[in-house]
Amino acid sequence: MVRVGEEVADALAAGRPVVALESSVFAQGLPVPANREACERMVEAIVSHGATPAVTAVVGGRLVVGLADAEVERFLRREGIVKVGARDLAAAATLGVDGATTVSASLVLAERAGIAVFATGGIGGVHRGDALDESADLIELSRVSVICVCAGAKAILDLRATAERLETLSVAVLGFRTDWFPEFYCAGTTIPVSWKVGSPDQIARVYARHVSLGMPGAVLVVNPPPEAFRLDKAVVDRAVDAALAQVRRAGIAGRGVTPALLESVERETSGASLQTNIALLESNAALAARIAVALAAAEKNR
Ligand code: PSU
Ligand code: MN
Repeated sequence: MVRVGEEVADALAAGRPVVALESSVFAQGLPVPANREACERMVEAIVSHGATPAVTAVVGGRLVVGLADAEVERFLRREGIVKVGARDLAAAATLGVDGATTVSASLVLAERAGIAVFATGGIGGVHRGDALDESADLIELSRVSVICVCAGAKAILDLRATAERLETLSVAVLGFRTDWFPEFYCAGTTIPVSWKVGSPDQIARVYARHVSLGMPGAVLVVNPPPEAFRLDKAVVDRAVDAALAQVRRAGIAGRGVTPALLESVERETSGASLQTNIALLESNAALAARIAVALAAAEKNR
């Protein structure tokens, strides 16, 4: 059903730590060549912490967890790659397309492959405005029992509404050394997180309890962006407002909205948001690897 890459399969069979990654952030979320830098830095962060990375995607109709290097190259070129959410997986597989998986689709593939830890930049969420545009990431987080490490939800969203939806959907949210839901490019909002955790080991233990209780959803770990790369909130707010206006004027809808907004914010911040995005992707991948290492160690000791 799902093709698991050789290195990933070996690691899983031996009980070694694995971290799953999405591919939509590389094929749709980030421009060339920043997408390559992001991918390489995430992979390096995971490997240097002693875990195996597993990029997920639909490759010519095959559902893959753990892309081969040549396949990653194809996705970094960004040509002819469709954006695939969880609901698109079956159709994309049947119709034989190349598809880059979003958080929702990647969570499903990771879980089916037996991977417990996933890292991304920012999850999708409730969009601003009154179009009732809400990412499928949220509902999938309520159904898939995986640890999802992120810097909160993307700043282009309505973060308060997103946090409320996470509560309604009963998704566990843990702040990594923070009491506040991060604002992606900035440090923190005034939206509180119920639980602050201090170490990867503590996160691994919460997850083990979560699983033993039979809880169906994800444990969402929110990790503020690295301090040196945090942007000024006023600058981000102005850029997001301008981006929202541009996307509305261009009449973009559906799955095109998020990539278009991210691109607009990059332009508005003269690329600063791009550097922050790459830095937080790397930082999230490193934290995810440390959690995967803690989980694997706990498994061995049982
Ligand atoms: N975070 C980023 N860049 C991205 C995304 C998240 O920093 O490109 C992608 C993820 O794949 C996420 C998707 O799942 O955007 C959400 O899209 P939508 O709002 O259409 O569900
Ligand atoms: Mn949408």
